[in-house]
Amino acid sequence: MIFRQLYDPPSSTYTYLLADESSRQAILVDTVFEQSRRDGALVEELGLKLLWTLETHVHADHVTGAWLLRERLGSRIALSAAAGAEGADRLLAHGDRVDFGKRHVEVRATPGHTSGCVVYVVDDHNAVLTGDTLLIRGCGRTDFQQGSAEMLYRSVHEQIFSLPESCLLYPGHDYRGLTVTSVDEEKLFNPRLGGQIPREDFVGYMNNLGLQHPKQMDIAVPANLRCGRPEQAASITAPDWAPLTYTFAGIFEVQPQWLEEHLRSVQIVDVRESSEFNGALGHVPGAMLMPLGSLTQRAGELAKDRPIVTVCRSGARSAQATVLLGKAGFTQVANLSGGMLRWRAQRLGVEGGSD
Ligand SMILES: N[C@@H](CCC(=O)N[C@@H](CS)C(=O)NCC(=O)O)C(=O)O
Ligand SMILES: [Fe+2]
Repeated sequence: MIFRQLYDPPSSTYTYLLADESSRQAILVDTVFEQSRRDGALVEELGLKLLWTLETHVHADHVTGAWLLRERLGSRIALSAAAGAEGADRLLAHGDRVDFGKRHVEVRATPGHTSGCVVYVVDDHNAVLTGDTLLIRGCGRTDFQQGSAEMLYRSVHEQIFSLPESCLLYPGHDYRGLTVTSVDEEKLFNPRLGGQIPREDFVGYMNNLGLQHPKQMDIAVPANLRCGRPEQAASITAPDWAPLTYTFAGIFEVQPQWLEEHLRSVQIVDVRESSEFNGALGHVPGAMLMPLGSLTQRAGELAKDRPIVTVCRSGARSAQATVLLGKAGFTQVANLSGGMLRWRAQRLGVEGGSD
């Protein structure tokens, strides 16, 4: 099984990628709208086919990336029927299975944090994605979205604490940066639900949390009830000045062939040293030399309204150059994938250099 835990810092949300190694079929659980590009890049770089995005519940603190990933990657959307959302491709019920290749997750209804919460148990019962039903040494609040402390107590004891003690629990959030726990650990040490804590004490605890509502709640809940479809879909278009690819490392790239066909419509910035620029590999016709060390100082020489492609020997220094130019306020910047080495390997035209 391929398993990745991904993090969204602003909302402290964990997104999980699970995939079957042989068929490469994958699912993503609890995506975040703003991280869709990152998640899509990882799916592509690992050579996976994203079948489903799943939700553990209708989130109150961030907007799901489900709709956007369906638009971009053709994945389908599944969540609990009890969540009450519109626009899903499949509505899940307790006991359902979601298959990806030879693997699957099992759906368990765990109302409490919200009335539509579910957890996803991995087929071998070695791990469960608990959403906000159980957090590390905590649990989801129960004061909105038809939450109920009584129901949450029952859900945790019946659906999660009944799993093998060694079963790993992966939460939907952690506000301290902790990543994983286990059934055993939470039974012993969860201060709200562990040990012999009776239901009445838990309910008293939950009714006195005194938390402020999540900052994004008024935006997130209505958007998540549409599976993350924006009201104005046009506002989320990707940069369209070139067929850009976005890497998991967070860099936009263009392919050499595209650059050769568009030499005149972009500013080409070569960030190598001048000895390299004038050396054996040569340089892309029309490229300007701005070594990486002086790029920030000299960025004012570049036009803001024309796209920039950065170039170096292998594509590494020029990737960093895109970051520096982004910080300097340039919005249309991409790295030449593979640098001069790939450019030469594809026998594209150069200025200077030797054969
Ligand atoms: N400060 C956060 C609060 C997030 C929040 O309330 N999270 C919910 C999950 S959606 C929760 O149950 N938190 C439990 C806790 O903070 O103990 C925000 O504004 O987003
Ligand atoms: Fe939540």
